[in-house]
Amino acid sequence: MSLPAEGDSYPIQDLAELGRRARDVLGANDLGTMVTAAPNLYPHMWSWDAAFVAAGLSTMSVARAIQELDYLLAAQWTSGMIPHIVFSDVPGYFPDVDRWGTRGASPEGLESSGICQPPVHATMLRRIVERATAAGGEDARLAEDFARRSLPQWVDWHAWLRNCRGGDSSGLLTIYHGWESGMDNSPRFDGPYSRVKSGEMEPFVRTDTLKVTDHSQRPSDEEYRRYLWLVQQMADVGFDDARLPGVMAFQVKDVFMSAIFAAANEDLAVLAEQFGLPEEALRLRQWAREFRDGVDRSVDGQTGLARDRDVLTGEWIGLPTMAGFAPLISTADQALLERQLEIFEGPDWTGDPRLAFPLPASTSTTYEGLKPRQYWRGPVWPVMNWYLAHCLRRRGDDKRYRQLREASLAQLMEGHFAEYYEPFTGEPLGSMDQSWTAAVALEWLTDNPENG
Ligand code: 9WN
Repeated sequence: MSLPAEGDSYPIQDLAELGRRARDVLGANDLGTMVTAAPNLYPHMWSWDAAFVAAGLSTMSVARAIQELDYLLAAQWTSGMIPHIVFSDVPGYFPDVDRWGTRGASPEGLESSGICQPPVHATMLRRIVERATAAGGEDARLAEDFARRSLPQWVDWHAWLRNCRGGDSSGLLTIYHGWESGMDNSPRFDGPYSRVKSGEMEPFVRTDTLKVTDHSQRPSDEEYRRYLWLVQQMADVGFDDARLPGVMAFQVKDVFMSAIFAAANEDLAVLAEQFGLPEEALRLRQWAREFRDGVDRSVDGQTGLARDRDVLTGEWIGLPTMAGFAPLISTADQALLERQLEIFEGPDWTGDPRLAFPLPASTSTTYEGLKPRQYWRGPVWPVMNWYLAHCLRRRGDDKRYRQLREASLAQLMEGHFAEYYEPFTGEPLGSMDQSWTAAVALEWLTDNPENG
């Protein structure tokens, strides 16, 4: 296995050291106001990263975890949207707030991007509340107060998603940029992106390829041109939700994000019931059903995988990517669940004997378009392993949770807390010391089902 030249490239000896090092990573990435997503490549707060990071922080300090979520919520737009980036004042990331054209869009003097990311927040908040309640005392009081106080803002966020991105009774949320999926350059989006023809644009210089110097690990320049073109299209209409459907060259029903939303609605409903908002809880459960059904309906009977849909052509997108397992997150259909698990554990996924660890890659390892080193086109993402395992455990599937935990911890012992890993060699790729990787390491470590 070849390790990157920079950084502390030595393997971790035991679980106690893994925990120490994970805490060090979060500590080193902590600017005081926010834990940046990664030290060099991503010097700002990302929306879904912040939710996982907050859960990781809560294993050390519930107060610090709450502060993280509070900071994210402070940047919420008046529409209810939670932006995908809240900018720190550390320079060096492109596109910055000026390129986004979003100055002043967030309240309280915060600066943000103009799109969203998958809504894992309520799921992670529920987890933090459960952890803090179990600990009792001051932790419980802090987490419960925060949940009670912040509930209306999370409900607004879900209402924005439901109404502005999923109000068409499809039970699927629309995204207007691959960045909104969090799986930026997944092959899922190749078809829709191939139809994005960029026009006149300010020239730009990428910063990501200055930091990840092996460019084969990042999206291509052509992909970036399209990413920037979509930003410009949104900026041209002032990020007006009502105008986006009329102008955007990229419009996709994102099945994975929809499943995350279905699950998060359930989690938020539980919190709403617990903290005195029974009517909101009913509404949230209704949305959970709507999106759970939308995800189930997207499943291709032949492949057994869930599909995205290109809104502009009406075509289903049925590629073998991790998004195909959206029902593992949200379905209530037992037969579908069993079929998905069979595929998940079969030779195209975690049962591929060539894998370094039996963990799901971002695209099937037998897919002809697999790029095992390139970002969302093949590598294994630790944060996704934890999230899927968490969803399975919520169903009572402790056995699979344990298996994924064991494989994930074995993978992380190489010591870099990488953003993603090569599936066959276990080589750490992308950013090192990635915050959400450290956060899920702490989650795995503090939650050992062997200990009851
Ligand atoms: C664009 C921060 C983010 C993650 C995304 C991941 C990557 C950004 C980038 O990094 O995206 O949003 O610049 O490549 O794809 O999931 O939230 O870790």
